[in-house]
Parts: sequence; C-alpha cells; structure tokens
Amino acid sequence: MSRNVVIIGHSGAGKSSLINMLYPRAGAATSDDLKGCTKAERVYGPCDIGEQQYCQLHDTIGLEEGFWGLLWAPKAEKQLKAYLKRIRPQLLVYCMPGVRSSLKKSHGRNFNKFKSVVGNRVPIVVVVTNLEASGNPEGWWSANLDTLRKLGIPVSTSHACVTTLPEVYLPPASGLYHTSREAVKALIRNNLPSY
Ligand SMILES: Nc1nc2c(ncn2[C@@H]2O[C@H](COP(=O)(O)OP(=O)(O)OP(=O)(O)O)[C@@H](O)[C@H]2O)c(=O)[nH]1
Ligand SMILES: [Mg+2]
Repeated sequence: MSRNVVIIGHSGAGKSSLINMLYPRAGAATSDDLKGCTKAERVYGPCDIGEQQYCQLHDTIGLEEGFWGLLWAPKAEKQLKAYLKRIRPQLLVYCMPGVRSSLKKSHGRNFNKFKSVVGNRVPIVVVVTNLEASGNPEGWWSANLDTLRKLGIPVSTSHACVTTLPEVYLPPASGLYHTSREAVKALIRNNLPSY
C-alpha cells in the first residue's frame, strides 16, 4: 500500500520545487510568473525518503490566487478539498515561504482549514521555504514563535526550515540543497504513520 504525502500551500510557496528536490526525476514545472504554475494535481514516486522508506508525493494547485491567477482562490480551495477526500493522505505538508513579504493571515487559516479537512488522525507538518539567505534556517522557527501563534499555527507543529530554490542557484559549496533535502526527508519519515 502506498503512503500518500500531499504538499499544499499558497501559489508560489515552492511546492513543486520541493517535489523536485525530494524526487529529482519529477521534473515538475515551476515558475516565478505572477500567475500560478501547477495546473492540476499530480503524483510522483515512489520517492525514497531514507531508512528504506518510500512515499508518493502529491503536487497540488496553489491556494490564494486572485482574479489574475490560474485558478481563483475559492475554486482552488474546493478542488483541493475534493482531492484530499479522494486521496486520503497519510501526511499533509503545508509549505510556506519564511519571508516577511509573503506573510499572510491566510497561512494560518489554510493550515487549520485543511487540517480539519483531513481530520485529526492525519498529521500536518510545515516546510518553511525561501530561507537560503537567512544564515541560520533552522533558527527561523524559534525566532518567529510569536508570529506563528498569531497566525494560529501551533508552535509545536513539526517543521523543517529550508530552501527549495533549485541547486543551480545556490552557492556550490554551501551544502544548503543537501541539508534542506535531508531535513525534509527526515520530517516526512518521522511524521508519516507506519502501517
Ligand atoms: N528564493 C527562493 N525561491 C524559491 C524557493 N523555492 C521555490 N522558489 C522559486 O519560487 C518560484 C515558485 O516556485 P514553485 O515551486 O513553482 O511554487 P509552487 O508553490 O509550486 O507554485 P504554484 O504551482 O503556482 O502553486 C520559482 O521561481 C522557484 O524557483 C526558495 O526556497 N527560495
Ligand atoms: Mg507548483
């Protein structure tokens, strides 16, 4: 039986980039256009998450797009809810950029909304992206506890603070891509229920 891990988050949060990082063969389309990129849900895998464990990774359409977007927010939300009901994931990964300009109340709203869509038995974890310039990505969570509380994201939520920027854009010797990939794999491994 396959273990389904569904990646969700706002349009442009780095969901498809995260999938490419975890499963390089995916070749999922990514874009820095103002308009959303991923046009439909798609499953990739089996993805090796280490320690002889595997999962299926599901890319999803971006949330919170305006009238300019690929899919207007209420429709994207409805589509994602229907997908989650159909797929019945074993783990939900909420992806959000850790930069001030991307901070929105809707992160907390969507985190909690989709947590309740999948129900209490399905764990939800957070991957914070866009931290390549932070100097101390792992320190991001503890430095932002107050803001996370205000957003309504429980500070006890399991998380990884990383960059999902493609490796070619990162300083070659930084090791950031490798440490980011390993941190997310461990996050998934440690939170994905076993059978
Ligand atoms: N600086 C920075 N850019 C990133 C990071 N992750 C992704 N990007 C860039 O952000 C843009 C959007 O990334 P995507 O992976 O397409 O985002 P997405 O969440 O799949 O977007 P939709 O498919 O539209 O919902 C791309 O240009 C990526 O290269 C990151 O950690 N840091
Ligand atoms: Mg995408």
